[in-house]
Amino acid sequence: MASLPTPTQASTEVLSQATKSNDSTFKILYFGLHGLAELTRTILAYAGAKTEELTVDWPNQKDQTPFKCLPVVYEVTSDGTVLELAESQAIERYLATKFHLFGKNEYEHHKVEQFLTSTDTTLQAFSTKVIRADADKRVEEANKFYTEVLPKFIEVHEAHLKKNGSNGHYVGDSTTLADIKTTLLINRVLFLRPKGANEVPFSAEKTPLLWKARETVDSHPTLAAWKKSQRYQELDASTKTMFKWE
Ligand SMILES: N[C@@H](CCC(=O)N[C@@H](CS)C(=O)NCC(=O)O)C(=O)O
Repeated sequence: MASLPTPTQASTEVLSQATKSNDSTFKILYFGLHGLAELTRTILAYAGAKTEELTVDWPNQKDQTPFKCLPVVYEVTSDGTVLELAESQAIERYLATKFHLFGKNEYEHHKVEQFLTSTDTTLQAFSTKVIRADADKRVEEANKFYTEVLPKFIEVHEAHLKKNGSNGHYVGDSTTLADIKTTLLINRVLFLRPKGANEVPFSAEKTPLLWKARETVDSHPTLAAWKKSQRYQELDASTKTMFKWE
């Protein structure tokens, strides 16, 4: 059985101190697809953090994970302390805090949360209605999503990006988790467009500010390198296979 790192047992004060480590390795336990680990992997790539993929041996590991599901991430600090992180959105928020992707103050943090939650609602709709649709309903569901769900998202989000100065960011003048999550949404919708479906309504012409935010995130050097990697291509392929997409 592939063994998992043993989380360090210590007081919250000691563990809290360990979260300040800036030379950690992040060991990711997740299945071989993008799924619920995509944003976590993206944040780690963006931050240029040291990462490792742990071997999944699911039935034998399930009982060792905090919620009996994946992803789980183990942060191993330079002094060997192991912090166990579970639940995808909690992991993403922990990493965003650690890598300064939550704005510059409490109010900006709240603004980032607003955009994250809004984008998540749209992402969930895409996942339940399109990705998980029966194969013979997929084109119809995708077209409905493009005309009934995305226009509202686009209108509201373009307006917020404009209000922030059309600088490619939702909040302030630097990248936050909100920019990264929206980039993930746009890329996922473009990537998982069923054959025969209408054109996806995201483009440089139709959604210039969302497109600018996406380009700003995707052109970040360490993230761009991750997206070109062989592992990333494998995750693309297995994501499509998993949902019998092609
Ligand atoms: N709320 C959890 C849901 C995690 C979840 O459903 N994980 C699935 C994979 S995407 C899983 O572990 N499935 C295997 C199982 O339940 O045995 C999260 O966001 O992390």
